[in-house]
Amino acid sequence: MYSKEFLTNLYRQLFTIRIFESRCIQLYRKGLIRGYFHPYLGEEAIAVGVCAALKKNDYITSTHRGHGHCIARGADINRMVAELLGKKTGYCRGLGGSMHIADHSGGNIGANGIVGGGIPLGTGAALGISIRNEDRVSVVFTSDGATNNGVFGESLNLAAIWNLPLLIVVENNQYAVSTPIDKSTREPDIYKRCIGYCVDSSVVDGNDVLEVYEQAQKAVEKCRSGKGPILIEAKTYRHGGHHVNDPGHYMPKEQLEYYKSKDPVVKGRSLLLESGAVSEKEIVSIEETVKREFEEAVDFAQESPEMTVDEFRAIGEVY
Ligand SMILES: Cc1ncc(C[n+]2csc(CCOP(=O)(O)OP(=O)(O)O)c2C)c(N)n1
Ligand SMILES: [Mg+2]
Repeated sequence: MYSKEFLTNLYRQLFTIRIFESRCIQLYRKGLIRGYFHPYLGEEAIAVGVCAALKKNDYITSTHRGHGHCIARGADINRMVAELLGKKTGYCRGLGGSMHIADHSGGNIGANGIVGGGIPLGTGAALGISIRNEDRVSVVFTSDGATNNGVFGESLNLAAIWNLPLLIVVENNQYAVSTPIDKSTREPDIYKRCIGYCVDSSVVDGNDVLEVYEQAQKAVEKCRSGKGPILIEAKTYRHGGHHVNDPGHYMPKEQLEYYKSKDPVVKGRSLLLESGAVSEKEIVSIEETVKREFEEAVDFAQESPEMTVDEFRAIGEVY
């Protein structure tokens, strides 16, 4: 049985990511957010379930669809919104934007605009842990399309021969931009590739936060006891196009409707209610708080300055 606090925290995070993404899409449409923005809508339970299994000093690397990972790893919402709005108070002083948020204080080595780019970085972090003999794990969040990059196999192989404390979480949302997975690989079950590397792997319903948590918990324990690396494939689906400006017309309507009916945030809410630990009224109060905190973050970001040209030049001189 899970504690009230644990279940409430899971739901608060699921709902925070949902509000963050849907409200940021509105801000994007108003022209307040520029550049690319890949929403994590529909995939929330993966980041939340996995990060719930981690300790404060564990590492994660994230992807181009990375807001959910940052939030689940405890990032400050004010600084995240400020980053998206290009403000000096953001995680990268407003210079990185959506795809480059890193939060070293929370063990988040960083999101990555390079598909697959986080895989060798997280593997390197796991090598560092191993060399220093630390009690830590490194978690790489990655995606189905990224696993067709050579670096996926190279990293998995090195992690295997060196028994690294590495957990690779493949968020298989079944598309790479508009290419469905059956057009990019013969084997749509990505976890099966691990057989060739003698790496333990499993597959999980990415819509069920508790299922994800339980699998991640086991995997992380194995990594801590020297039985890494491990790979978990989470089956999931985007609740829309690849990025904010992609209407996703190529996604079959019935498929989208099917996955929306398995909405991970709605599911998380039901799990919390069914546990009997929290009343409907308490859940509504959590939701109201999350929404209010998001609006306060927008105010904080809007009131924050952008970097001046001189400050920007000064950074250039340092490097
Ligand atoms: C190395 C590299 N190649 C191509 C791109 C362009 N690109 C951005 S996202 C994307 C698709 C990624 O699909 P997937 O790995 O399944 O992640 P998802 O967007 O589905 O989360 C591509 C090809 C890139 N950013 N980096
Ligand atoms: Mg994908």
